Amino acid sequence: MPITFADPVVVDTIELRTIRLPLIEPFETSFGRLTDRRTLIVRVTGDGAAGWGEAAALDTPLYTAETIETERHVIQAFLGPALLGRRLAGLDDVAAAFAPVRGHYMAKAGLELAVADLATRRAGHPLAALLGGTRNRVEVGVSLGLQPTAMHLVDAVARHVDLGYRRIKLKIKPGRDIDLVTAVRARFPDTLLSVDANAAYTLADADHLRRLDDFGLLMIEQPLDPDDLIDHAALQRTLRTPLCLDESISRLRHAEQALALGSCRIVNMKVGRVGGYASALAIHALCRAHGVQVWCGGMLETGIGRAHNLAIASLPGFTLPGDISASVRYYQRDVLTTPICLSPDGTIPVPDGPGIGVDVDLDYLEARTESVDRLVREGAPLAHA
Ligand code: OSB
Ligand code: MG
Repeated sequence: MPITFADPVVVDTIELRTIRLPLIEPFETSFGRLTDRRTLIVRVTGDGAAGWGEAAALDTPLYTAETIETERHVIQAFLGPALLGRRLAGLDDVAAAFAPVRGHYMAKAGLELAVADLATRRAGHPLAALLGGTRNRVEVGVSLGLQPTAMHLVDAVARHVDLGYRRIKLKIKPGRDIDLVTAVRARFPDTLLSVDANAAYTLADADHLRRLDDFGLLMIEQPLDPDDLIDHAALQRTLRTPLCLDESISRLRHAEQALALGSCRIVNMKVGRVGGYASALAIHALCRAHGVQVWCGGMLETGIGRAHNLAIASLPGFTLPGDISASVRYYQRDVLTTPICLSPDGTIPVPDGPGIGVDVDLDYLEARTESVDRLVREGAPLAHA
């Protein structure tokens, strides 16, 4: 179903801000170790309103091909000029403006999210309502990075179970898998547990991965290369545990092919990875029609990106706890005036104010800023520049 704004909007300015936030603790995955999150914050203005977005790429092209620098380049050279001054009646008009540009889903999403926030702030209603959200709080889990030892990991799991998180996801990689899951399962026999390999295995590891069937895992996320939909289907046929795809799905076509092939039984949805809300809604509808469970992934976003994740996670097809954790899971201080908090029952409320419903702490954002680029529509009212 196309999503139409209360009133059409025209974007006059785009601000691209690279910021750096230190992580409370390093986050290690099969592709590397992060100690700081650098990220690209997008702010758009037009029609007397402003909207915030966050582009999801990391510094390095190790998770997907995009980086913060490619996002900046593609927005400045292609997406920004295609968007500025265009009359946007709804999300599909944004998607249409970006459609000629291949790939660069994270760059597209960063900008589309900001437009969606602007349009709904201007109309005075929550973005979640525009998207068709049906719940006012969402169940959440936590994604725990690789730890120095299995004992450290068990301690980290214990701390997060005590905080109320409803599902624990463990990062694994070859050589750091069965031992970790064995240790955590021994201590937490009933906890909803999943693992995420970030594409670190190949089909030659199928026999080894089958050992994970013994632990009652909710899912195994992205064991193989993002392009290996056929291999994922072959692996899924030999496993009882559901496979979940993350990196493999950047657009509707990928989801259609994965479902047709049987490459997964669960989809990790990141609005930032799939090019924005229009694409996320289409994938969500496809998965619902096929009885495939969807849950909301994360990219260690600041509160801006996480508020967007809360909006999409309020949709009815999101049936499993998301990787949407409290601000303090990631950052000593978030870029919001009020951080995102976990309720003791393992849920986070979906903000009910206009747009994404959170306020950005402008002074702190400025303090964490490394660079700013601005794009202005020709003939835009000066007050908006
Ligand atoms: O694979 O889901 C992933 C973080 C950065 C890049 C990729 C992934 C992750 C996470 C953390 O697992 C999710 C979060 O808490 O934001
Ligand atoms: Mg993942």
